[in-house]
Amino acid sequence: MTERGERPPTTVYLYELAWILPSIAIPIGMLAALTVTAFGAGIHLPSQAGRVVPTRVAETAPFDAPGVKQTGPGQYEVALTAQIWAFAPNEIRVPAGSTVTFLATSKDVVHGLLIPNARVNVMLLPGQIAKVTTRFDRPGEYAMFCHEYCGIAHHTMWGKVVVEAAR
Ligand SMILES: [Cu+2]
Repeated sequence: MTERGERPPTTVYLYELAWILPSIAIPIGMLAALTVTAFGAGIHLPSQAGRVVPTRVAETAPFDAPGVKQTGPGQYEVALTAQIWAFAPNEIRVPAGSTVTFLATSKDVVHGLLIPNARVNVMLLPGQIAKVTTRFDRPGEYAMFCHEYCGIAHHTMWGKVVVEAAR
């Protein structure tokens, strides 16, 4: 303020403006991208399909009988458990062209389920059921890995999905 109560003239320099504008535009742009992908394109995190008492996984359906179950033509559901240091089942067989829904959880510590080339990448947390659906079109073997470090033999924790050529 000057003595006469007027503000001194403010100068916004071009280089200040060059910093101010992106700092407003970038968060707005990111928020817009988030809104479009979440609500427009329907892209979400793999769902948390339910809860299970982590100490009672072995007695709780469907994890009391881990395995592959056909639920319809070309539709399969896999009940999968992870524990140190193995998946059950550790080999899954489906025909090519199948849509497979994995229902998976952990019996002990945090594990992961990663099937590269099949867009499966979820964390398996004790007490939570992860649900992820994918489609296997090309015949072949798809390795599935635990990709959350879970102890001394973590590197041995893997299995495979065998996609058999349709006859
Ligand atoms: Cu693991």
